[in-house]
Amino acid sequence: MVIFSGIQPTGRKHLGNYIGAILNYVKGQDKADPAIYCIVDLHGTTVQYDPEELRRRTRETAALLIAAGLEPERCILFRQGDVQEHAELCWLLSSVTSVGQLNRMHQFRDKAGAARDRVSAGLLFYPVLMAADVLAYRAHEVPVGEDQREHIELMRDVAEAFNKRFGETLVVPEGNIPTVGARVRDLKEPERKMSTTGGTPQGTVFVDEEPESIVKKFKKAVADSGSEIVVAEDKPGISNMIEILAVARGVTPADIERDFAGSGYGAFKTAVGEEVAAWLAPTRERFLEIKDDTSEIERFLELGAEKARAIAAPVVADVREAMGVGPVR
Ligand code: AQP
Repeated sequence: MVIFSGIQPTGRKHLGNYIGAILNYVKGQDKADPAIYCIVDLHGTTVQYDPEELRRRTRETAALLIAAGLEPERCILFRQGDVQEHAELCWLLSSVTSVGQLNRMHQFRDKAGAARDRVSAGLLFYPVLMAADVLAYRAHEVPVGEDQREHIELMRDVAEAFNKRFGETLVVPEGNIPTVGARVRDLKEPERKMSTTGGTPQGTVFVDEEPESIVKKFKKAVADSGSEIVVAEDKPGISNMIEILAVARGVTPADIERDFAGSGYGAFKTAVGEEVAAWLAPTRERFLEIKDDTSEIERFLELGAEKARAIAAPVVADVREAMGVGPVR
């Protein structure tokens, strides 16, 4: 089975990225052949950005993934822009994607807002490039958080439309969305997801954040009305913290409810903060150790790009051939 997933290099990675996606990347190394992960710098150019910062953040995102447990012998980790097949396949797949489909994507609508006519065309094309990322490897499974469900549906539609029009060429992938922690919420505004661009500073916990600061943020988290520590529709803040602690402890939310039955909100929030800080500490420490080792990180990424190209190039050649692009092979 082939696993593929991509992660943006824009901004510091947060607890939502870690629980919703990165933990599953690490686990994927044990079950996939191969597990392929990509830092999507081309996606990072679809919004306003600084070129030097994009380059630095790309390396830092790689360092964070390595610190979290990705190993060069057990996975393929590379930078999207290093493998040109992604951009080419994106263009080829645009022929089986309609403007209407792209205009309906919630992420595009949220990010473009009222400026829809002024945002980059790249933002509209974001899901087509994401489809190309995955389909170029004939991946079967895509580990992502809940917010990517719609993009997974679109890439499935694109693969199906391509196969129908040009003959069986692409694998139709499945999303792998975690049952607990698929949508980690902002600690201050738990009706929203924790987010790089849309979150509150005090409600967003970063993977490389100092432990004392993490504890402080959990202590100040919004805790809903009432006093019971249970998962409930009308308790988005407490439910969120129950899920986070369940993932950190490797137990179920019901176990957490049982363990904290009768505790007050204050004690619960402090316990979650302290446990999450301790849980993230080894990744943070390793990240700080390796993040400035540019040559080592670049070596890891170069090796990954070489392996990725070897898989993607023949797939894109098949797509070109099926579409009548270029000479007959
Ligand atoms: N709050 C979340 N809970 C669970 N999973 C999440 N993911 C993102 N937010 C949550 C998952 O993380 C992976 C990487 O996401 P990305 O490449 O989109 O990176 P990002 O831009 O840093 O993530 P954000 O926060 O989602 O950015 P905004 O909100 O600014 O667009 C994906 O698998 C995603 O599902």
